[in-house]
Amino acid sequence: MNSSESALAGSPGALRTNLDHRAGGGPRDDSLVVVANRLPVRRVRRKSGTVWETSPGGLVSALVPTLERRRVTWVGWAGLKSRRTPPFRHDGIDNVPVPLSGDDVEAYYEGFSNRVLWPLFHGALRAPELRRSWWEAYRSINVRFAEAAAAAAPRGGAAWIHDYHLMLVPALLRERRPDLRIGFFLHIPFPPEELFARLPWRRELLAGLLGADVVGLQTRRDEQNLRALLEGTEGGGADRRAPRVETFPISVDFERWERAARSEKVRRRSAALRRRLGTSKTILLGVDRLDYTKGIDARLRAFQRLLREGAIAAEEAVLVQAAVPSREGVTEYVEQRRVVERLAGELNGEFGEIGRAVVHSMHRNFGFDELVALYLAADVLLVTPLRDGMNLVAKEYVASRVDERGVLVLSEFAGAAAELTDAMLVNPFDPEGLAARIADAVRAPDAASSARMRALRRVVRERDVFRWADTFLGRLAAAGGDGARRRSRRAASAETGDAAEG
Ligand code: ADQ
Repeated sequence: MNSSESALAGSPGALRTNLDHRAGGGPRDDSLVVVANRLPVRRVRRKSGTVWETSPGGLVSALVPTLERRRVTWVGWAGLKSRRTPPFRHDGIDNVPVPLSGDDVEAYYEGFSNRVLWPLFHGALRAPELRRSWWEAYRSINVRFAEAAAAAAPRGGAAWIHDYHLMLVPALLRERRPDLRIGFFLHIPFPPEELFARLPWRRELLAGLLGADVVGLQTRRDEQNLRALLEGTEGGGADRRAPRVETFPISVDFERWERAARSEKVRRRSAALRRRLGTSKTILLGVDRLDYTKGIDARLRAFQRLLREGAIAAEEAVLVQAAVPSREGVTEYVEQRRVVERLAGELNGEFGEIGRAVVHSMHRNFGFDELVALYLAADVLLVTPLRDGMNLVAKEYVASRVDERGVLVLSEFAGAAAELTDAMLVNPFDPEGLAARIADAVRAPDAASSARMRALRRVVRERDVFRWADTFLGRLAAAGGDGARRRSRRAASAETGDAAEG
């Protein structure tokens, strides 16, 4: 650790204060420990040197109202390989970095998390590579996270563990700290039993989740898949502790998107974008993390089909695809990037003119204002994943459309489709059907799309991300740590009253 780093890492005193009040004893349950693969900050270079900056969007913004009410400690990886970073406070959060070496990242993150769990949980869109050594790494890194969380959590507090990288942490943390209330939220789909069964470590993974008091999922389908497993033999005997399993669809900070969309700056930017792309044109937009689950290639092929068939003329429409590269250490992602680049190149080669592209494909991260301006400029948003836990892009688009215009084309295989039933729903596995629906979206009459958009906005406004966090944390507060809350599976099922059990 060099000196500039420790200075930049903020004051380690911040954490000490937190630990002090733990040592000071007395039950405190207004504190929260968030455990996630990544800390909510990233290291950025500024003229003044390297500093921590809060990562945009995501979980952090969901927890903003919580931050005002309680002390939040966040346990996660800082994104720096092989560097020990002392705990530091930033933007009201006590950050506790979990160190990961290059080998750890390769085996636990790129390997087990992203080449086993990710593809399998997304319907085995790519064959998971079941390597023993990756599993070993996953287990030992989960222990490392659980130990860090156990050391950071005040007595009687609550811990909220996030996502597929950390499925063993609930039980590991419970062993170490039975006084805590423990919640787990899965951001990606939970697969049906026959897929989950492919994992040689399925029992261990399930036992990991069983350490939680509350397990949250994105949709009812995910909830039912998990329940089916818990009720089957893999779930263990009735004497096992039973978490409360429930659906909490994640969302966006509706007002933040809406506010930005109303601002003069964004409106000007959006109008400028439209002018550059051609005011008379229909603008289609895709915004995604560059991932093979997102169906970016399916939508480019559908657009290609429409142009080839003449259903859409090259002069009348333009597709903007903003895909931010991710997980570039994983082969399937490098491959997917090539596929997207090739298709975009083919489309422009076939239908573009000098100074007039039919596809603008960009691989970079757009700033917040830039993104809102794009959403506002887009007549049609194409969200076509083959499988997606929720898909926040769809909800961001809806929140940004203060003008109540624009058509949302949404895959039935995105969790968001369960709530956004007024979107134009599509099946991305059906090339002709997908193309036909995109053509419908391009031709949709204004009045009909406005009515749909109004209905969509009502849903997202009401079910925003604060409601998501509040509901989850409310359930967690009502659940509770220790043995007193160990219920039989039957009692837990009766309480949640799910139809799947009837
Ligand atoms: P992701 O798979 O990353 O999240 P998504 O929900 O769409 O998918 O969130 C992506 C986020 O990245 C959005 O906030 C979007 O604005 C942003 N983004 C994407 N491309 C961008 C670009 N080019 N420039 C700037 N920003 C960009 C996982 C699950 C989802 C689930 C979320 C939250 O896979 O299903 O909805 O977690 O639980």
